[in-house]
Amino acid sequence: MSERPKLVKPAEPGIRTERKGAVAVLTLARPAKRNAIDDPMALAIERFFDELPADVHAVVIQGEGDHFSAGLDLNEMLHVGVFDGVHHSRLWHRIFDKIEFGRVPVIAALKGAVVGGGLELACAAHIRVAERSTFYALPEGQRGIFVGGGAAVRLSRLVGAGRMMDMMLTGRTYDSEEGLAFGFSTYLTDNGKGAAKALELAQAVAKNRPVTNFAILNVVPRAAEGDRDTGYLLEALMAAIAQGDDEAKERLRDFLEKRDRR
Ligand code: 1HE
Repeated sequence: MSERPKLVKPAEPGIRTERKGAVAVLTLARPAKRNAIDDPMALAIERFFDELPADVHAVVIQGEGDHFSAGLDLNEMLHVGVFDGVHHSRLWHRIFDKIEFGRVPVIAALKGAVVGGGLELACAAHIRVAERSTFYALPEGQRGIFVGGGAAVRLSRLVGAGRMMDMMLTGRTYDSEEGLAFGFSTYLTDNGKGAAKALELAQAVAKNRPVTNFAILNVVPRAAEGDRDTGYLLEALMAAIAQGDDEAKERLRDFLEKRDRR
């Protein structure tokens, strides 16, 4: 039997990866720095998504230690010039777009600090599961900088521009219960249970047809954010593509003939 392809190169900086059936688990693994994301780690995350084997159908992102991520490694901001900052932010946009508009659904298991760039990473996922310890913040406002990993686009759409502006202007944090109420997460678990819940969801999602998951990831946000006519057209095209082949018919028959898979 041929050896299962490796997810990423063995010693990638700041992350660990493992395989659980059709699900790949990416662990942010710099707990001593609260999983702060530096450039090598950001690029390792990008390679992980670039090199996902074809038989991976969902991803879980989680953090090692007590926190999901404290965001950008602030040491990197100390010596950069203005234009470097533009490139740096665009790098994060590129990487996080690969997560949001990739081939597979991504489920983030959140706990502790989900802060700054850590929150931006969480927002690029498609489902967020938060443990009770989770808190959300954008300390950029108080650090004299600005968000650069896509929060102005993603977080403002997720929880509302007004709420995001309040977070940045005043340093307001939201706890996990508020986060559930306001849409930061759609699941809330007890502490220590988030990763298992995220994995359970990922394993369920991985059983959907890849074409349906692709449609959900790529059509829903564009239809929600773009003009209505284009949204309807995209929806119609995607619906026709998804329902057009034999597997769709088989799944419909499974339901109608009471052989439902789930
Ligand atoms: C860090 C970072 C970091 C921790 N960059 N080193 N994000 C922030 O502004 C959040 C900064 N971090 C915190 O507010 C706190 O660390 C936590 C609330 C997340 C956790 O607190 P705690 O008490 O458990 O840990 P700590 O003692 O503050 O930090 C432990 C170590 O991690 C310490 O290093 P050490 O060498 O002294 O042990 C910290 O310096 C280090 N550490 N967070 C670098 N972020 C694309 S633009 C995105 C822009 C942003 O993300 S800005 C928001 C950055």
